[in-house]
Amino acid sequence: MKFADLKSTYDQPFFDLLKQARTVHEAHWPENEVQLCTLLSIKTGGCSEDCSYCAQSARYKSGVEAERLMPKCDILERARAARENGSTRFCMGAAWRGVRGGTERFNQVLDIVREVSELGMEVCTTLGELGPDEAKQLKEAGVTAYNHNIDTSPEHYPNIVTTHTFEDRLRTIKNVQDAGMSVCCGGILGLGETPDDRLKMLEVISEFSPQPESVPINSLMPMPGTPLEDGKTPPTPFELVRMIATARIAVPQAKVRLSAGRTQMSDELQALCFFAGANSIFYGDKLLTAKNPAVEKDLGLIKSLGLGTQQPFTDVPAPKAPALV
Ligand code: SAM
Ligand code: DTB
Ligand code: SF4
Repeated sequence: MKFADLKSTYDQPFFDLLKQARTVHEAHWPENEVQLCTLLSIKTGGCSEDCSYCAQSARYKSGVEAERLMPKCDILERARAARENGSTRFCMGAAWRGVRGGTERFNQVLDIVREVSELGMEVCTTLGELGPDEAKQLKEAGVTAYNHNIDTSPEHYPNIVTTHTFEDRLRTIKNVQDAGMSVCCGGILGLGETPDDRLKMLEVISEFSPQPESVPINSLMPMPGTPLEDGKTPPTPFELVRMIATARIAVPQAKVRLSAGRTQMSDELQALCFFAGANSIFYGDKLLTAKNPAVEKDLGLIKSLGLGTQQPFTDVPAPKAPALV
């Protein structure tokens, strides 16, 4: 969808926007269903990049220490627990600029993916930049979706990151598409962008061909020690709902994921976001390094709204029986 159409959609009276988004939502999605996704940081901190929102950049004194890649057995334990808790997607994140084929760490990741993919959940990874070969190998190992956010508009991106470019991000997304993985691509509200920057970001995302399979909408979690620690342009509740609704209209077939920042949102605001078209959340007490609402709190919210959670997939190989103890 082009910027001008996004703008007129976004700017219409609030209830008209909600009505339009709800109609699109009902045409494409089960009405009362939320997908639970579990996020795990498999390699935390020490990143070479300078993304000014990120606590995992080695350049900032955020208090997040650089760690090694988590052992496979620990990751598998977390993945099984995620499935037990009702997650249908398991997303593994690494604080890397990117990965290169043939390296020990990439081979380790492929090995991890092969085993996680036997558990019957969607397998998402977010490892930074990928070339065509790396993308193919991840796909073959069992990755179903790759998360690579463009984060903000092309114009604002250089104010936020200088160690890689917006075009670098687009190139990786193309490689992911060519390898046959689904693309998960969204951004962050609150990086000092203008309202137009937010819609320019959505223009790029909705003009991908094919459109992304999921669109995470994050609200900046200001991380101490980062250049954006004070937060710059936090979205107002209505701006957030308008953005979710506009994303729902612009990318009708995508899961719209209400992502980082939910700890600061009221139940009422989250309910409005679900009404406006959000149909997925990150579930579990922690995101990558930052807090997320407690599991019990989220289950309570979902129940009180009469929503249900996406049920486990039946068209994927049955998971291996757990070892008897
Ligand atoms: N290194 C990989 C990359 O940059 O693609 C993967 C991990 S990176 C932490 C994944 C995404 O998390 C970022 O693109 C950004 O959208 C989101 N993110 C990171 N820090 C955040 C923060 N403080 N608040 C909100 N979202 C954040
Ligand atoms: C996405 O869009 N948000 C998630 C996931 N994709 C990788 C990450 C949010 C990170 C929030 C900050 C932190 O935990 O450090
Ligand atoms: Fe590194 Fe990703 Fe954080 Fe940027 S967002 S500093 S690439 S972990």
